[in-house]
Amino acid sequence: MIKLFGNPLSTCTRKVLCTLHETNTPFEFNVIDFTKGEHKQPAHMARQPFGQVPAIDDDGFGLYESRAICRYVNQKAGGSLVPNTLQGCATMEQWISVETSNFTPSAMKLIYNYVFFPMQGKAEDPAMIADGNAGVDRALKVLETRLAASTYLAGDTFTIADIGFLPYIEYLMATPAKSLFAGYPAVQAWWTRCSERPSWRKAAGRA
Ligand SMILES: N[C@@H](CCC(=O)N[C@@H](CS)C(=O)NCC(=O)O)C(=O)O
Repeated sequence: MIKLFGNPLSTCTRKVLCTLHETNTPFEFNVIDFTKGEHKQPAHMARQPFGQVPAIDDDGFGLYESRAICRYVNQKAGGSLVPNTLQGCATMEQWISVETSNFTPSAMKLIYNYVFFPMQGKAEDPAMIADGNAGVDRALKVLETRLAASTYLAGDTFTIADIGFLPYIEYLMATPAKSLFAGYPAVQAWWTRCSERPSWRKAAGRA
């Protein structure tokens, strides 16, 4: 059985949890406690040499990097989270790269400020928030054009590309950054479609 080492609040762990639930893959969830610094201890560094989560151990096969784990879990299960055409698959990869390069770094600036800094007793950084707002807005404009013409990012089916955005949007929707989404109706409709899936509700701790 796949052992997942992660944290329920971690965005990258949630991508893997969603993929495991979507593919009905049995797994054992081992929580890595950040408050105890477990992610930087030797046992976990042996699984993930950057001291981050998530990582998996599948019967002795170790893997880290959330997006690689999602692809592995889906392929092992014979799941439907990767399109089976050349162009569908390439389109999915394009949107995974957009998430990684053009969306997540800006989204994380907002999530740190609105979610994690308050937990750590740190003050907001207005310049970081302004950067985050500008970057997320730029990415949402591009997503809006795509999602006005397509049910999901890679086409007609829900894929790993959609999953990649969900953890960040889940957090953003509970912060003042929610207002950034107001001008993007197709993004909002897609978010509702994706975030009501039982797999995501479980991954986000809402079910
Ligand atoms: N590229 C990695 C990023 C993993 C990552 O940033 N994990 C965060 C939690 S979502 C973490 O472990 N942060 C603790 C740290 O970097 O020290 C992946 O996709 O798995």
